[in-house]
Amino acid sequence: MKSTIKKLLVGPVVILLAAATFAADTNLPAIIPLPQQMELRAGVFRLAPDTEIFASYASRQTARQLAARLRTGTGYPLKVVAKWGANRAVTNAILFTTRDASTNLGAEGYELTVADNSVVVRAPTPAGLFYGAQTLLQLLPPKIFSTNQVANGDWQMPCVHIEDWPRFKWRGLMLDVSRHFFTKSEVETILDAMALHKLNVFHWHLTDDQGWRIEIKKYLRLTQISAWRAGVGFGLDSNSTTAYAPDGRYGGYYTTADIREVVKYAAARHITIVPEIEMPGHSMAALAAYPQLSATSGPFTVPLHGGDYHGTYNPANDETFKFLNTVLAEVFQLFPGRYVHIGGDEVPNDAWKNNPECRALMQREGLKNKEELQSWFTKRIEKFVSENGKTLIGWSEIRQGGLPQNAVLMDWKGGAMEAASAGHDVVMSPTAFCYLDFYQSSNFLAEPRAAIWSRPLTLPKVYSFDPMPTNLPPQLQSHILGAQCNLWTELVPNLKHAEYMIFPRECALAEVVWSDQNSRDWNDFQSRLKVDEQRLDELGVNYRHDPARPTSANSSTSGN
Ligand code: TNX
Repeated sequence: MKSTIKKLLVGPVVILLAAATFAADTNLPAIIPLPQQMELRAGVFRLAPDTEIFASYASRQTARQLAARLRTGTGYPLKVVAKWGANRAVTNAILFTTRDASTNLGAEGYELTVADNSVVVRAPTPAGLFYGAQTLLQLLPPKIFSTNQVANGDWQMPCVHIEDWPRFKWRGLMLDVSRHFFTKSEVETILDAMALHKLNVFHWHLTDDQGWRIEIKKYLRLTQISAWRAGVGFGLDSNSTTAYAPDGRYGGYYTTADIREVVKYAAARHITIVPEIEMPGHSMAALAAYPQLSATSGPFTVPLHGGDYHGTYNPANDETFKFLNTVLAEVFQLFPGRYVHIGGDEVPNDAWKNNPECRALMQREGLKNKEELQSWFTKRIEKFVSENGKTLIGWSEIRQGGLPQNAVLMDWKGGAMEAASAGHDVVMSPTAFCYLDFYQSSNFLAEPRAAIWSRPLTLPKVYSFDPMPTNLPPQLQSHILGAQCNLWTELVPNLKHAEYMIFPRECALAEVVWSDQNSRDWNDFQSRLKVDEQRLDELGVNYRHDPARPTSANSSTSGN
């Protein structure tokens, strides 16, 4: 932050240093993720009841969203105006425009100028305008995020000039809705918080051993049977969750109408949804409904726990491909984004080895081991995905035995270097920096029960992450699309608990994927986070507050 700012600043040096030091003062910008370039200027812009918001065609949606948000907290009527007279001066107004926007800002960049009588957001694309609006909101006092009208608010923002764009184009968060089912509106709450920090990919882990969560019209047993299990399981208190059917079964699913609504909700926030349909492993829920597709023989119930229950499809059965292609075809219809995640992780060792049909297939195709058989399977699925104009993405394991030509790798346990070197795109999500199901501190007793198969993932650890693998030659670096954090929910039975695990680590990840690597400054981030916690308070989002970190905000631990 400091280096960029010093370069830009000629005049008000004193104010600038104050900004760097006292970012926690709500009158000074405490923006997360930190913008690429920010110059603080003298003076403030004050919102008034008659402030107008002008939007050209491309910016209408963003302007309306901003107006709605501003009206809630301020109670001001704030008109959105579609035409601005050619000779009319821009005063007491917020202007959104694509006109004269520098294309150097890229597909998601923006320029934001706050003067004492006007605010101008300029960007070449609607996404850029949207991100400009997010920064604008963060220039205002955190109370602007209040869900009620605030009495006697003083809605001023400091005069600034910001030019900003993301470092990476994939800035993601994964939510596992299989181990715990989150309702449509709970998912939308998460999407709102992602938008606040300019994240743009929501990876929706829709199927796993413990539950299938997406309605497929051609296979209704997936929602009649696979969406439900006998209880919450995982040793959790059955009172800690609300996801029960009237008959006492645990689970739930999204109808196709629900999915369409969430996709639209995300798109309005410039978030693309990447659906994940797990195959060939982690598929016990589906196999509970369609056991004829399994490589192993039972038991065929939706399991209450993890461990040895990984259901695995039989790649030697043509019905498997008929089923999966039909499911995927419906998924393609529901999700307009380019990427479709097919899982591919943790295929159990003996599922295929002990199956005579699989052994015969391996012999026929000259496949030496389980990895090559999985690669054969993934390639067949990838062909179908490509033919439908989509791009397949899968976890680290899809690389073993050979990555299909057009596939993208999601690195959770290695493979990024090799995949990028072979010309594949890669999304970074290594456990050491990105696993939100891990403890947030080594004081396990003070924390809700969390995954224990790795070291804790502390906030400074997330903040220290550089998604670009060291030693990746410069000419291959564009293959690293970005990074994401993942919340697996075996031990997360409700939304408040999920929020506690996600925030504030998501804030650190947002800065990792958006801001310049050289701008990383832990102390400065902490002081901005203090303000950001107040925003989360206003939005009603739960988060973990580190007792060692000073704050003025309240935070609670999970209700678990
Ligand atoms: C591994 S990460 C898994 C998940 C579990 C997680 C628990 C990955 C691709 N697979 O199925 O939920 O560990 O930490």
